[in-house]
Amino acid sequence: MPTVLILNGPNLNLLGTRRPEVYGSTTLAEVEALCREEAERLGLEAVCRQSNHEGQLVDWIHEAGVEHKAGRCVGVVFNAGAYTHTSVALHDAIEGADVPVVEVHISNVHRREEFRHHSYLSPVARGIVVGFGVYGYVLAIHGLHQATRP
Ligand code: CA2
Repeated sequence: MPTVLILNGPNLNLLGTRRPEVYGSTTLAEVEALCREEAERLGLEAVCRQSNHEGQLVDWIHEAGVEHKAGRCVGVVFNAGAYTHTSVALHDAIEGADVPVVEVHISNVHRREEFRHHSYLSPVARGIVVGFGVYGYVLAIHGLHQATRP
Protein backbone atom coordinates (compact mmCIF):
# COMPACT_ATOMS: atom_id res chain seq x y z
CA MET A 1 0.00 0.00 0.00
CA PRO A 2 1.44 3.46 -0.86
CA THR A 3 2.31 5.57 2.17
CA VAL A 4 1.71 9.17 3.18
CA LEU A 5 4.12 10.62 5.74
CA ILE A 6 2.47 12.67 8.51
CA LEU A 7 5.21 14.85 9.92
CA ASN A 8 4.88 17.05 13.00
CA GLY A 9 7.55 19.43 14.26
CA PRO A 10 8.49 21.08 17.54
CA ASN A 11 6.10 21.17 20.49
CA LEU A 12 3.30 19.43 18.62
CA ASN A 13 3.75 16.53 21.05
CA LEU A 14 2.03 18.92 23.53
CA LEU A 15 -1.19 19.04 21.49
CA GLY A 16 -4.31 18.60 23.59
CA THR A 17 -2.47 19.18 26.85
CA ARG A 18 -2.15 23.01 26.83
CA ARG A 19 -3.49 26.07 24.93
CA PRO A 20 -6.79 24.41 23.85
CA GLU A 21 -8.14 27.87 22.94
CA VAL A 22 -5.58 27.99 20.09
CA TYR A 23 -4.90 24.35 19.18
CA GLY A 24 -8.03 22.50 20.42
CA SER A 25 -8.16 19.56 22.78
CA THR A 26 -7.21 16.69 20.45
CA THR A 27 -3.93 15.00 21.38
CA LEU A 28 -1.20 14.17 18.87
CA ALA A 29 -1.94 10.45 19.30
CA GLU A 30 -5.58 11.16 18.38
CA VAL A 31 -4.55 13.26 15.35
CA GLU A 32 -2.34 10.41 14.18
CA ALA A 33 -5.19 7.89 14.64
CA LEU A 34 -7.47 10.19 12.60
CA CYS A 35 -4.84 10.37 9.84
CA ARG A 36 -4.38 6.58 9.80
CA GLU A 37 -8.16 6.04 9.45
CA GLU A 38 -8.58 8.65 6.73
CA ALA A 39 -5.54 7.45 4.79
CA GLU A 40 -6.78 3.86 4.93
CA ARG A 41 -10.14 4.94 3.45
CA LEU A 42 -8.18 6.28 0.49
CA GLY A 43 -6.04 3.16 0.15
CA LEU A 44 -3.00 4.73 1.78
CA GLU A 45 -0.94 3.88 4.84
CA ALA A 46 -0.19 6.87 7.10
CA VAL A 47 3.29 6.77 8.60
CA CYS A 48 3.34 9.22 11.54
CA ARG A 49 6.44 10.93 12.94
CA GLN A 50 7.06 13.84 15.35
CA SER A 51 10.32 15.49 16.35
CA ASN A 52 11.43 18.62 18.17
CA HIS A 53 14.73 18.54 16.21
CA GLU A 54 15.20 20.30 12.89
CA GLY A 55 17.85 17.90 11.56
CA GLN A 56 15.66 14.89 12.24
CA LEU A 57 12.84 16.51 10.25
CA VAL A 58 15.30 17.19 7.40
CA ASP A 59 16.33 13.50 7.42
CA TRP A 60 12.71 12.33 7.26
CA ILE A 61 11.97 14.67 4.33
CA HIS A 62 14.99 13.22 2.49
CA GLU A 63 13.76 9.67 3.18
CA ALA A 64 10.29 10.61 1.89
CA GLY A 65 11.96 11.89 -1.29
CA VAL A 66 13.61 8.50 -1.84
CA GLU A 67 10.32 6.68 -1.15
CA HIS A 68 8.43 9.03 -3.49
CA LYS A 69 10.92 8.50 -6.30
CA ALA A 70 10.48 4.72 -5.88
CA GLY A 71 6.69 5.15 -6.14
CA ARG A 72 6.05 4.02 -2.58
CA CYS A 73 5.08 7.37 -0.97
CA VAL A 74 2.52 9.89 -2.31
CA GLY A 75 3.91 12.76 -0.26
CA VAL A 76 4.16 14.47 3.09
CA VAL A 77 1.62 16.25 5.30
CA PHE A 78 3.84 18.58 7.28
CA ASN A 79 3.15 20.78 10.28
CA ALA A 80 6.62 22.17 10.91
CA GLY A 81 5.44 24.21 13.93
CA ALA A 82 7.66 27.21 14.68
CA TYR A 83 10.35 25.98 12.20
CA THR A 84 7.89 27.09 9.49
CA HIS A 85 8.87 30.67 10.29
CA THR A 86 12.62 30.16 10.71
CA SER A 87 13.97 27.20 8.76
CA VAL A 88 15.87 27.64 5.52
CA ALA A 89 17.10 24.05 6.10
CA LEU A 90 13.56 22.66 5.82
CA HIS A 91 12.88 24.82 2.75
CA ASP A 92 16.01 23.40 1.10
CA ALA A 93 15.17 19.82 2.19
CA ILE A 94 11.72 19.98 0.56
CA GLU A 95 13.14 21.51 -2.61
CA GLY A 96 16.00 18.99 -2.71
CA ALA A 97 13.92 15.90 -1.93
CA ASP A 98 11.47 16.77 -4.71
CA VAL A 99 8.51 15.25 -2.85
CA PRO A 100 5.01 16.81 -2.72
CA VAL A 101 4.53 18.44 0.68
CA VAL A 102 1.31 19.91 2.04
CA GLU A 103 2.01 22.51 4.71
CA VAL A 104 -0.54 22.35 7.53
CA HIS A 105 -1.25 24.72 10.40
CA ILE A 106 -3.91 24.01 12.97
CA SER A 107 -4.40 27.69 13.76
CA ASN A 108 -4.89 30.49 11.23
CA VAL A 109 -1.35 31.84 11.44
CA HIS A 110 -2.40 34.98 9.52
CA ARG A 111 -4.74 36.03 12.33
CA ARG A 112 -1.92 35.75 14.84
CA GLU A 113 1.38 37.55 15.57
CA GLU A 114 3.18 39.02 12.57
CA PHE A 115 6.19 36.68 13.01
CA ARG A 116 3.86 33.77 12.13
CA HIS A 117 2.79 35.34 8.82
CA HIS A 118 5.93 34.37 6.93
CA SER A 119 6.60 30.76 5.97
CA TYR A 120 9.86 29.45 4.54
CA LEU A 121 7.97 26.33 3.45
CA SER A 122 5.05 27.81 1.47
CA PRO A 123 7.11 28.60 -1.67
CA VAL A 124 8.17 24.93 -1.96
CA ALA A 125 4.90 23.35 -0.75
CA ARG A 126 2.49 21.60 -3.13
CA GLY A 127 -0.39 23.09 -1.13
CA ILE A 128 -1.23 24.77 2.16
CA VAL A 129 -4.03 24.16 4.70
CA VAL A 130 -4.37 26.74 7.44
CA GLY A 131 -6.84 27.40 10.24
CA PHE A 132 -9.17 24.38 10.15
CA GLY A 133 -7.94 22.87 13.40
CA VAL A 134 -6.77 19.26 13.33
CA TYR A 135 -9.23 18.58 10.48
CA GLY A 136 -6.59 20.29 8.33
CA TYR A 137 -4.55 17.07 8.40
CA VAL A 138 -7.51 15.18 6.87
CA LEU A 139 -7.94 17.86 4.19
CA ALA A 140 -4.24 17.68 3.40
CA ILE A 141 -4.33 13.88 2.99
CA HIS A 142 -7.25 14.26 0.57
CA GLY A 143 -5.42 17.02 -1.31
CA LEU A 144 -2.29 14.90 -1.72
CA HIS A 145 -4.34 11.88 -2.77
CA GLN A 146 -6.12 13.90 -5.48
CA ALA A 147 -3.04 15.78 -6.64
CA THR A 148 -0.89 12.68 -7.04
CA ARG A 149 -3.48 10.36 -8.68
CA PRO A 150 -2.38 9.01 -12.05
O1 CA2 B 1 -1.01 26.41 14.02
C1 CA2 B 1 -0.10 25.58 13.90
O2 CA2 B 1 -0.31 24.39 13.61
C2 CA2 B 1 1.35 25.98 14.19
O3 CA2 B 1 2.18 25.32 13.24
C3 CA2 B 1 1.66 25.52 15.59
C4 CA2 B 1 3.03 25.96 16.09
C5 CA2 B 1 3.24 27.46 15.87
O4 CA2 B 1 4.57 27.83 16.22
C6 CA2 B 1 2.97 27.87 14.43
O5 CA2 B 1 3.12 29.27 14.32
C7 CA2 B 1 1.56 27.48 14.02
C8 CA2 B 1 3.19 25.68 17.59
C9 CA2 B 1 2.96 24.25 17.97
C10 CA2 B 1 2.99 24.16 19.46
O6 CA2 B 1 1.85 23.46 19.87
C11 CA2 B 1 1.50 23.53 21.19
C12 CA2 B 1 0.42 22.78 21.55
C13 CA2 B 1 -0.01 22.81 22.85
C14 CA2 B 1 0.65 23.59 23.78
C15 CA2 B 1 1.74 24.34 23.41
C16 CA2 B 1 2.17 24.30 22.10
